[in-house]
Amino acid sequence: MDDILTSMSESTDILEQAKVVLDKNDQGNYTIPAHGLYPHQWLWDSCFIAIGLRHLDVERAKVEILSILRGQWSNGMIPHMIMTPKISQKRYYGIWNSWVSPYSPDDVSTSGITQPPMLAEAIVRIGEKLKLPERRSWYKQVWPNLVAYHQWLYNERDPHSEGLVLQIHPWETGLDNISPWMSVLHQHLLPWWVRVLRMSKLDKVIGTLRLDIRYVPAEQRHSTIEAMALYDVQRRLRRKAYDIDKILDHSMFAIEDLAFNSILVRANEHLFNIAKTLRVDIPEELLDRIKLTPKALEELWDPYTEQYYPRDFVTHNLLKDPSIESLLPLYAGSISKERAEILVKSIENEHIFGPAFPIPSAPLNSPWFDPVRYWQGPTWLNTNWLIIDGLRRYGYKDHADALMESSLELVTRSGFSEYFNPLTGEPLGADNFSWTAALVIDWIKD
Ligand code: 2M8
Repeated sequence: MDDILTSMSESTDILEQAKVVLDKNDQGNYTIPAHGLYPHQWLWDSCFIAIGLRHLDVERAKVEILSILRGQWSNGMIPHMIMTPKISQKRYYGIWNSWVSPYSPDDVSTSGITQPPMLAEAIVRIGEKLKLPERRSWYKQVWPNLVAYHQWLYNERDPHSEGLVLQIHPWETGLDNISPWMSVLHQHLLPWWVRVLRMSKLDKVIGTLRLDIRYVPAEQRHSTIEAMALYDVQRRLRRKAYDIDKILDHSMFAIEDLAFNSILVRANEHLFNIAKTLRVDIPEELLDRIKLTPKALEELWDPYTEQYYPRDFVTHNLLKDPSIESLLPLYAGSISKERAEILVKSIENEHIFGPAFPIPSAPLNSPWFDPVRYWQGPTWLNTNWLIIDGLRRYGYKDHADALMESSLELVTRSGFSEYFNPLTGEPLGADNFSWTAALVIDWIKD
């Protein structure tokens, strides 16, 4: 009995603290990820934030989503960032100058790339909190934007109608320095000037000028070489005015990312459910494209290593670096029970994805694994949330509960950090991080 009472009062405390974090980061109609390091609005952050906010104030959660839509381009693209006015966009995110594209909105300044399509999930989660008539009117309000976004994803990012959409910058995955992408970068794609800086060891000097490491220790962020290379990719995209034909003509990155496409499979399923509730049809051309995706996802399975991987769009080679991405087909929900079981086994294995504070963004047996470096080892609560959701739908209730409990324990021990050391549970990255707070609220309230 005492145990139950202690854990109830602990939950109430965490809940109150989580609300304080979200309040601190609230800008009125959107929420920044964290003060200092992340002063703008990010697409998938706002989706996770809305999933938590819906338990506190469903109208505010709707506003969070509507504020994402103000950034939508006229071709349907939803940008990964909308800049907060008066805060220079130069601050470690480079200069996007979204106005170079004829499709960008006039009244807000945005980035020129997207992020994982979590929008449909957030819309449906908000819908769950509404009675049917209100749910219908909520869905009706956002339906045109959502359909336009999915149409854009297929039209622009699946030029050969393969069923998988491609990404042109690692930031589009939200898993910025994740190992399969960084392997490609280091093996073939470092721009000449970055190589020169590396050879002359000048990257160390330039590293001292980085603004992000004023907020977070350098060893917890991506390396300066990677940061410079990503900046270079961004500059090229801007030079081509974010025009996909020009970009693909001579692209650096064109990768059919596993995490992105897994999230897309689930988002498409939500699209069907929203259409059913609204009693409307999904446009036929879009429907034909959507149908290809679950099957195409299976092409990312490698029978030799028994894992899923991202794929190079041009060569069709799988990028065989295991990472947290390898588990996200669980969230997609379209893979067979047998394959789901293989993935679950790797979560159970303490030498792979099962350390003391799971789930690490790189498996422990990967040469990339570093327990403190950003998306190359630390545990993140948003990927845990996606995997927990998938585990539940595959019937792994105990695994899902255990992962939820260890995620909550991380926050009880270490606060609402951006990410955590999977071996020790120590806090890493920014403090008072919004999606950590929002997802904790979702777990406690749901
Ligand atoms: C991180 O990404 C930004 C660039 O978009 C960065 O590297 O500074 C990622 O963790 C991404 O997933 C997240 O949306 C963003 C804001 O929290 O930060």
